Amino acid sequence: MEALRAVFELYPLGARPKPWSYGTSGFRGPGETLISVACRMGPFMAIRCIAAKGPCTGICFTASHNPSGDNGLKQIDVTGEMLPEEWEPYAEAVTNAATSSDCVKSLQDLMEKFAVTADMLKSAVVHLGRDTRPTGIEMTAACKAALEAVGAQVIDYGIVTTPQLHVTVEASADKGADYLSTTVEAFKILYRPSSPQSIPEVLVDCSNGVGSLRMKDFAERLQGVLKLTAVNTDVEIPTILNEKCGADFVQKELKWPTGMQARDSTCCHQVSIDGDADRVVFMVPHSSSPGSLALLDGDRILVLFASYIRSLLDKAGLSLSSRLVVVQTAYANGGSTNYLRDTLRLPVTLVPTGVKYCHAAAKEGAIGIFFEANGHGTVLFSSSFLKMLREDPAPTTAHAQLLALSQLLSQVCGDAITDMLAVEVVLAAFGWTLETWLSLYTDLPSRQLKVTVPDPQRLKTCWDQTRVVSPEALQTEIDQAVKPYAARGPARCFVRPSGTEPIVRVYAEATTREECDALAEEVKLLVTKHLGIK
Ligand code: G16
Repeated sequence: MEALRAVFELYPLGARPKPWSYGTSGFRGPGETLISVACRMGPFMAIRCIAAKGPCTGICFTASHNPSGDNGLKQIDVTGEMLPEEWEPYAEAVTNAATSSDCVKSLQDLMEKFAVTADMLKSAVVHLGRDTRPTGIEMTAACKAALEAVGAQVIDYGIVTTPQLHVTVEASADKGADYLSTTVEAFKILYRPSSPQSIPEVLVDCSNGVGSLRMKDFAERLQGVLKLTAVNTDVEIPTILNEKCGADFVQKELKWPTGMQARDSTCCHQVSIDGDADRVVFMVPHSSSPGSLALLDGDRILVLFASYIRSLLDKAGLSLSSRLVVVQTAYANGGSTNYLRDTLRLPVTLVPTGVKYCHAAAKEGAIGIFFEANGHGTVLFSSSFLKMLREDPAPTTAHAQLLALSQLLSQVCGDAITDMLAVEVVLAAFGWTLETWLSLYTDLPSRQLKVTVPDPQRLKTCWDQTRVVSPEALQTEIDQAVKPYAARGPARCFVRPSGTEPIVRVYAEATTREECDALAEEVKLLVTKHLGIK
């Protein structure tokens, strides 16, 4: 462990405003402050690999939707899924250890707790990957140095999308198949356009991020099947990553990303993915507001996938409704939740923000569908359900389609590119335009705001994040603020600290856009009244 201590000395814990906290999907902050975190998490993931008896674990260095100066770590467990929640406090302890010696001690404590010896670490394998942010290079180097110091094996994939790295870890554990071939083959089985003329060009805003590289691979492999055209692909200029483009920008601002504008949606589908290609939203020209867009977000993708899966189950003669689990967070638009409940007759499980919560809840079903409104999501198929499909003595085409869908859609995390392809599959199968899809239900007007306060984490919420627990008086005042709006129709508002940015998020729904704006602004003032102004 002396070699490891020496490496930690090279990458000392830098200045940080407060102790590192694991957050919604892993450590995130200004890139240069995360070099020591990357270094420390290397051996940490080697220990996790041995403790969980896996062939490998992984770390993707990415800050996804955050500005280009930020970076982060998405830690991948032996199954290809996210690091289990019970390991998050261990990660925080290692990351926040004051000195190199304290950090070694913290790792040794963890090894003792899980009966991992220094010798065993030599058989650990950790997969590394990064997005296009320049600080990812130094983070990778620091992480590798620490892994080599404990004798673990490192496989560095260089620049990859987050979903791709998740799948490489999963593949080592399970599938043994390669990401591109598996997904492309599954798409080819599923995609059945009614005629060559009905095939749209799919124009994808890649956020100037890593997704643009993978999009080129998919475009090549799908030549003659589906025309994919990537825009916002400039990965050489780091500062323009997520800048006025990408899924987060489009969803929050409801504006066309740079390089896109209203186009005839019968021949061109416009899509936006985020900086590490794990979220996707579709856009269509607004019917009554020329030049602006209507959003087909994660809620609508969820509804589309739920409708498709229901139709496949019916065709396959399988009645599963009680084991079809649908998961949303508090950001889900009330219009989508009502449609799922009242039209599709599917009850919704509500979980806190974060793929880790959505994924865990979706795993409870034979089929679990989860999507956050921001476009993060996938459909999970349980192994017993897949086995039943494979072994059914009277298989139908729908059986084969369900199996192919489980190959196309990531079983370990949301994947913007394969989700996008699955949307094209469903639209073609139903013969729907983007407008038909949009017309399934009406969104309740909503507004999301960011509030910068000195310490966002002082704000504590209940488990599903719909109500403030502390400061208590803030919730009382939010309730008062919502009352007059609720008297005029459906209205709600909630606030929560972001786990990826140093801000509090405010979400409001009301009967008109103007009322949403007014309610969100009122509550924003209440947040600063109770938490202070930065
Ligand atoms: C991450 C998480 C998502 C979450 C989003 C925003 O996305 O994976 O589950 O919805 O952050 O979280 P918060 O509201 O706590 O900032 P990404 O795309 O940034 O990795």
